[in-house]
Amino acid sequence: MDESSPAVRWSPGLAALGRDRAVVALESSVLAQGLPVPANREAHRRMGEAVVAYHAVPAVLAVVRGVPTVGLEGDDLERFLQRDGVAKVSARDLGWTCARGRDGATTVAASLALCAVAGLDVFATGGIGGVHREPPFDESADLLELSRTPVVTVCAGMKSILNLRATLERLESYGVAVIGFGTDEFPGFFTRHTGLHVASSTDDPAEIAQVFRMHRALGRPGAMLVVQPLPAETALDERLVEDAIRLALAEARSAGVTGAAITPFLLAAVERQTDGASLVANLALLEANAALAARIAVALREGG
Ligand code: PSU
Ligand code: MN
Repeated sequence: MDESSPAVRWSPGLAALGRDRAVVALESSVLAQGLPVPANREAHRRMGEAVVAYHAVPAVLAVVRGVPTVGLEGDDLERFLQRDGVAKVSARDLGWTCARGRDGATTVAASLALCAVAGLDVFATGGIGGVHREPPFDESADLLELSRTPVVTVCAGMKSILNLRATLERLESYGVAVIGFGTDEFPGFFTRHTGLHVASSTDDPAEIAQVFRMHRALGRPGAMLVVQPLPAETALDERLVEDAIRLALAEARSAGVTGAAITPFLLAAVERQTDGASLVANLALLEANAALAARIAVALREGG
């Protein structure tokens, strides 16, 4: 961590704690746009508790009234959970949101950018953005930021609202290292299996920490994406998910949804189509990812 950077503000509690403990960065767009109220509050609580349970410190990243912040808390957090005028902020939007003094919830892309200025090494999220099925030219900025930010990023794969094969190929082209945690398959977010092979896999957080040290020593510019399948008891049926996504895509098409609104729209539609089962899965995987990120962060700190 680098508390000296003038570009970010550390919340007071975190600045004190983070000196002696491993810190896990968490994104805020999943709270302000990705999940409905009040499940977003539960997600925030469960992720935080999971990080603490593994002896690390959680730090939600966000732009708070124009100030890039490490450790969203108190009244500020409340505004984000109630989505009171909080914009979805990707990497490109950071400067604008800051200059305008606005509240902004950071996507994976923007969170990675803040990790870089704050000197944070480990970040947990639900699922990364990627290449969309429709329109196929819609590619999340998450991919490009992953290619140029050396941060361990823990996720449950990418939501099957995306084109998984195209996204995985893009990750490869961009040189993003992908490690399966307890799996040699790229997980499908709501489902554990996709049939897409991952070349590197381990079930040891210390080994991930060691690989990351090599990765950095070699000057690799990009992220190390650690993927773990969601907890088995909350995994959804593949058929059900696929049907829900097809319907969601059709809804998005007829509603004419475009740009940054597509991802939140599809997530909400899938939740309706699955009678909320996708929400249960989403919360469980966010918690599991936060826990794994904490284990990796602690291992990284221990190994120096
Ligand atoms: N995956 C989720 N929930 C989310 C997102 C992804 O399960 O809320 C968010 C993340 O913040 C991710 C963003 O970075 O969606 C990608 O949006 P886009 O496709 O517009 O780049
Ligand atoms: Mn997009």
